[in-house]
Amino acid sequence: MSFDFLQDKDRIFTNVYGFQNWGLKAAQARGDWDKTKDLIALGNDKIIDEIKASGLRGRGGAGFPTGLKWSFMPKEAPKDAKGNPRPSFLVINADESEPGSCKDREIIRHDPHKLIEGALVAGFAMRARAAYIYIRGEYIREAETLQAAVEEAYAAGLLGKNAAKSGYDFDVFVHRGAGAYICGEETAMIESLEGKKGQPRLKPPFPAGAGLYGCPTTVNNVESIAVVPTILRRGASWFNGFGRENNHGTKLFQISGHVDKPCVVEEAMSIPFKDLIEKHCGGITGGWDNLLAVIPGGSSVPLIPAEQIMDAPMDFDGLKDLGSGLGTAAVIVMDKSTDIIQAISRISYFYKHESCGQCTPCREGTGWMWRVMEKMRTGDADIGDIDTLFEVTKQVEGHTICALGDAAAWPIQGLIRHFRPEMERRIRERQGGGSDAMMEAAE
Ligand code: L3W
Ligand code: SF4
Repeated sequence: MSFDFLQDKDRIFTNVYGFQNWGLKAAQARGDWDKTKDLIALGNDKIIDEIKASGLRGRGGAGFPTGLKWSFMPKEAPKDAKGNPRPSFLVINADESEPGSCKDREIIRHDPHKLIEGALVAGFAMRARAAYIYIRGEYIREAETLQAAVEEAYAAGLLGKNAAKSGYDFDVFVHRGAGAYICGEETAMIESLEGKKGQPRLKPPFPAGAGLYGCPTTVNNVESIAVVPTILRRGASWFNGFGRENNHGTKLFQISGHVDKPCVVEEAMSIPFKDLIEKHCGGITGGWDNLLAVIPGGSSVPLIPAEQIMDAPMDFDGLKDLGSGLGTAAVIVMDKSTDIIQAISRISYFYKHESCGQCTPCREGTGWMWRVMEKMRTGDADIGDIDTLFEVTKQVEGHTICALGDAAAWPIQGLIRHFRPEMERRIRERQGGGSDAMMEAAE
């Protein structure tokens, strides 16, 4: 498969490394806020149609088509009990907490005006009265930058009454989270914004029907919103021209772990894994023969062993075909020095710690899975426990209110699927039976 790398002229996030100033003047010099009024003049339906035609899929992990999600918002404001129209809202998910994910942080640090302009245009398209940007509590400096950028936009008449001289009134509020991963789940985020404990709601109803304060709401990831003005300026077909069918556009990949140069980079969707690493990360530490496995989309998706991922297109469908997913495109690379059982056990601990405790399979299952994973790590489990562990992951998966249960189950399933011999070897060794090689030698 031959692949055309993204050219600099086609990058949306031209200041992702912060070589230039994030402020309004510098952002405008890079093309942000350029005739925003004309984008809004396209009209609600045309904007939504363009986003649909661009093929943009949600960048927060689930990959739901963005234009389709926007089209669920009501065209006529629903009425409250007294017959008054109820507002609609846009909520922007900046609660970036997925282990491995750090792209939204870079957007907010260095390109906050792309997000704020995107909020106005997307909010207008959905007839939203305001956007709430929910930023993770640990992003202290980023929240300060974002707040300062919002204030700059208000001072320049780009937000508030008659925002950007469009005739549309639109407000943006920055809301800081308090350190709970689960508030990144859209309905938990809405609960948290309402001042309640951040616990997911049952869906349906989806937020577009009943979201923030019971009003129609769309929750979108930072990257999904920040790319909107550029898509509208350059046209749906430009964005759609990158990647392959059903997997279009450019994407911020965040590569960490055992590569020579970890980085956040914007590339065309569907770039083969090996090309992504060779071009942007200087290769695998110790060379390609030293690669053990990769978690391609943040800790929630199953790992893929080295031999399977090399030529894989880094997109929603390519990684799904390998039993994993693109998630947030947080690519965690592990070389052969990694204790893969320990790595997955650590991830299990994370989900146990972050479970909101609301539903039994997740509350009990995450703790149970982590304790058994620890026995796997030390070799103190029995061989039969591997099947039991797999069975428990199947009992958790799909049986919980939100996707955290699945996210806790999938990494373990991936480990068992691909590294069962290693798990068995460790148990045998611990129990004095020696490794397979020793057993064979003894025979
Ligand atoms: C109206 C319908 N709306 C679906 C909407 C829904 C949501 C979106 C996707 O989980 C995943 C999770 C993490 N009518 C609708 C509808 N919608 N059907 O579409 O929904 P869903 O349920 O597929 O996904 P989700 O609950 O949003 C997100 C995974 O992403 N993830 C990690 C993410 C981490 C971050 C972060 O750190 N910021 O985002 C990585 O894989 O496990 O599976 O809006 O309302 N019929
Ligand atoms: Fe809470 Fe876990 Fe249930 Fe999600 S799956 S609602 S995190 S207990």
